[in-house]
Amino acid sequence: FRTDVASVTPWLAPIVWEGTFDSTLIDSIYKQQNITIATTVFALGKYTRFLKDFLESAEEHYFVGFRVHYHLFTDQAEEVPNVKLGQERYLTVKKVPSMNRWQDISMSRMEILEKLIENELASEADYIFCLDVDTKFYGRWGVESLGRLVGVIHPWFFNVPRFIFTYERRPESQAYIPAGEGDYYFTGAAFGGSLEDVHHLTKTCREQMNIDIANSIEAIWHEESHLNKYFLYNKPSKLLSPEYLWRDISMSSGQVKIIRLSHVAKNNAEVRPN
Ligand code: 2GW
Ligand code: MN
Repeated sequence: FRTDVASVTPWLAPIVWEGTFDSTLIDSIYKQQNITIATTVFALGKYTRFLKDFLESAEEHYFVGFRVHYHLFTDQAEEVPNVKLGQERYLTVKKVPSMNRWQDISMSRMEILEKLIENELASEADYIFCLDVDTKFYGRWGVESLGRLVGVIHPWFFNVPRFIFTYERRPESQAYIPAGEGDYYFTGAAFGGSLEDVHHLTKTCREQMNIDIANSIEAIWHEESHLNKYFLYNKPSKLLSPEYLWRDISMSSGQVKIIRLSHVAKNNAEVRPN
């Protein structure tokens, strides 16, 4: 029970913080269901260097004791490290073409996820999470995170007024959110939910980005802007606190008692092609 943070949204979706759930109890509830969590991650170009820490730390902290199927998309399958996976943990590597613009890598994830859910996941997974690869787990990320449609509050924007949110502000973009609207600012680095809901999310974002391309406009934060627009009109059924995607392990905040997943500090000049 927490009094220092909000643990419910104005539309009555829970916001998951440490201290708001009983991990032993919630594990035992979900253990009775035979669930599989599909997890997608993209590692193109130099971003394959993040895979080892990402996968090894996920094996230690992410849905431990549950069936997880990683779907890893890369343009360099030979760079995928050999990480020892636990029981009922699976990894499928899928080749994708290299891309020149990083914005295209980031945005193309929506269409690839849409097709993955359509073509492959229906018979093999119950839930899906889509995660940035330049991250590492430090604490439990478990079944408390499951829901129909799940967004993660961006670690830079969890205790700031909404006029600070970096939504797309140009009406010409499909990601446009007018001043005074919007409840939270969500990260593009982690989202998930049921296959059906995440399929609808990825399909909608892909369609909206295609309209933007046709109109020669690119949203300020790419697919993250479209994700925020989507969540404004399709409210997430559960929100995860910034514990579920922190900005940097060396930074602290009174409200974040445990860092579960964090962006790793990266040298942009070194890993970004252009
Ligand atoms: C290359 C140059 C510049 C930026 C990204 C990349 C790049 C990204 C790459 O060479 N290879 C690659 O696999 N990626 C994938 O895209 C990888 O999975 C990575 O985690 C993801 C997003 O890029 P990233 O992590 O560099 O961007 P962030 O952490 O600054 O991202 C936020 O904003 C993005 C949109 O601008 C996305 O919404 C992202 O989800 C957000 O966290
Ligand atoms: Mn990232």
